[in-house]
This record gives sequence, structure tokens and C-alpha cells, in this order.
Amino acid sequence: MKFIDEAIIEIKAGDGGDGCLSFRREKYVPRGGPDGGDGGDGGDCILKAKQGLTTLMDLKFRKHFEAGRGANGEGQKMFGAQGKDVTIHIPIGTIVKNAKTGKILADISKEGQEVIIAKGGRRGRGNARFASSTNQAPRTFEKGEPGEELRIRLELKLLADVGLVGFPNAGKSTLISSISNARPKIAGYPFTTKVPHLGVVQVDREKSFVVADIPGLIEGAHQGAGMGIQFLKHIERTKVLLHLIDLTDPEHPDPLKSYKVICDEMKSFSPDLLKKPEIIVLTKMDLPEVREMRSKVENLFKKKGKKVFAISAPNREGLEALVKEVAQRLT
Ligand SMILES: Nc1nc2c(ncn2[C@@H]2O[C@H](COP(=O)(O)OP(=O)(O)OP(=O)(O)O)[C@@H](O)[C@H]2O)c(=O)[nH]1
Ligand SMILES: [Mg+2]
Repeated sequence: MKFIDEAIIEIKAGDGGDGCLSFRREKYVPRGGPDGGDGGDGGDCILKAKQGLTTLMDLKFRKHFEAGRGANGEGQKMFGAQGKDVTIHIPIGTIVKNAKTGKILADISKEGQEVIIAKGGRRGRGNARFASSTNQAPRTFEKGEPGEELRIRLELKLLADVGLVGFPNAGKSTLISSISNARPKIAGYPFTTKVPHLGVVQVDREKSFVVADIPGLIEGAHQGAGMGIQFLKHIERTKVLLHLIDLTDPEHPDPLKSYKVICDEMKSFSPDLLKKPEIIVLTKMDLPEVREMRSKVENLFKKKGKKVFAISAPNREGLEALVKEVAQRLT
């Protein structure tokens, strides 16, 4: 069971700009004083908590972040510009560790929280700074300091955004393994799934969400039948439920009745589960007998005001539309 999302990224804060060595040159002033300006400070690498992000998926595409270098100082006491900061958005709940030592560097727990994780290098001072009564023409100036550079490991305890419910064999594990990185066991017998599995679904480069695949429910589960209902706690905090229905299930030929049985079991665990936005998903659309029943069953649920999708995992039919719909409901 992997409920932790991880990403390792390399960050480099900007180097400080060098101080300048320069002397004033003016007409009629034979020996001008020192006028070398300071460099600019290097930019920082900042981690910032952002609501709405629920996974570290973005950081699997971009693993290297570098803040801007401070500009060098110039003559006439001109200071170099500061290096540009780089801000890396991460989900609330992320723990940040030094990848090498494992030391915890930050615990991102509040919306908008910002942590400077690599500090930009300090600017070098120009020679104008070093003038004194005893040294009126200093040739001393400083180089900017290098910015901090490190590898960090980000860890996020995943919380499911979407829950899959349905009878055993409905195709829950098949669905999660078709749309996410989760690879639970799939088999043509009931209760294949004994523990919940989470998977990250990548919608596009910016968006991803987490799905929980849980064991199948059966009538009487609240009294301990089958795998019971305790695992429903894993979908208690989800925002959307997908209710999967297999129209070829010989034990449950009436889809509306099947639907109600599952809802009643969920209700026994917590009535709040029934208040969640829900999408009915008819599975196994590749089977001819299912295709035959499709429109009739869709209408039955539509009449009840339910949104219905039909999918086939082997043909990847309907998966993209379903993922899009879910993503939209989550925003
Ligand atoms: N033809 C077809 N078979 C499917 C499809 N989806 C799932 N199956 C098959 O249905 C059976 C059950 O699938 P699972 O994904 O294990 O079902 P589950 O809902 O996770 O079942 P439990 O873990 O026991 O609750 C397997 O034999 C799958 O290969 C589909 O879209 N088309
Ligand atoms: Mg399963």
C-alpha cells in the first residue's frame, strides 16, 4: 500500500552578484574616489503551499529549479539588481526533507505558507564601501557568495479526492489501474481487493487527482458480510464518488436495485457519504449484452437525476471523458 507521494527535486538559489572595483573619473578631478557599487543578492528558492494541489505530480515533470543570479555592481556606485526568486508550488501537507540526510527542513501545513528553502548568495560589496580615512583609494571589493544548492525530497500523505464504490467484480480495480498509476490485483472473483489502493490520475500537465479503490460492498456489509464496511473510512473525505455497476453481474440483474443496496450500505456507515456528488459508471461496455442494455439503463438513472458514464477498460472507451468530468467536479 503506497499512500505516500514522493518527489525529489534539485534546487539552486541564485549566486550573489560581485561588487565592483571602480574609481570616479571626472574632468578636473585628477584622482576620483572609489565608486564601485555592490552586487545584487541572489534570488531565493521558495516553497509555497497552494490549495487545490493534491499530488506532487507536477514535480515529476520538472525536477530542477534555479533562482536568478544577482547582477554585478558597477561604477558610479550602481548596485546590481537582485536575482529573481523562484517559487515552487506544493500541496498543503507536504513534508520537505534534505534528500541526502533525511533531515526535515519544512512542514507545509497552511494555505499560502512560504518557506525559503535555499537562500540566495549574499551580494559582494563594491570598493566604495571600503573607503576610510586611512585608505581613500581602496582596491578591495568582494565577490558575491554562491547561492545554496541542495536536493530535497518532498513527501505527501495522499488523501483521496475520488472514491470507487460498487459490488465485488464491478471493475473498480480495473478502472483505477486504467486511469492511474495504481496496479491493484484484478481477478474475476469477488473480494479480490482486500485493502484500499490509492492511485494518482494525471489529467493534464497541471491537474491531477487521487482515486481510492476499495473492496467491494455487498448486502449486509454493515453487519460484517463480505469485507464489511470499515474501509469506507478511506473515502469519507473524498469529494466525488464513482458508483460502478456491472450489468452482467448474475447476482444483481436489476441495476436500480443494485444501486440502492450499495447506497444503503454506505448510509449505514455514514449518511454523509450519500450527500457527495456522484457519478454512475456502467462498466464492461465491450461486452455485447452490456451494450444492448446501455441506453435503457442510462435513462433509468438519468430520470433519477444521476449523471451516467459508460466505460470499457480494455478498449479504453469512455475513460477520458470520465476523467475530464471528475476533474471538472473537483475544481
Ligand atoms: N470485459 C471486461 N471485463 C472487465 C472490465 N472491467 C473489469 N473487468 C473484469 O471484471 C473482473 C473484476 O474486475 P476487478 O477490477 O477486479 O473488479 P473489482 O470491482 O475491483 O472487484 P473486487 O476487488 O472484488 O471488489 C475481472 O475479471 C476484470 O478483468 C471491462 O471493462 N470489460
Ligand atoms: Mg478490486
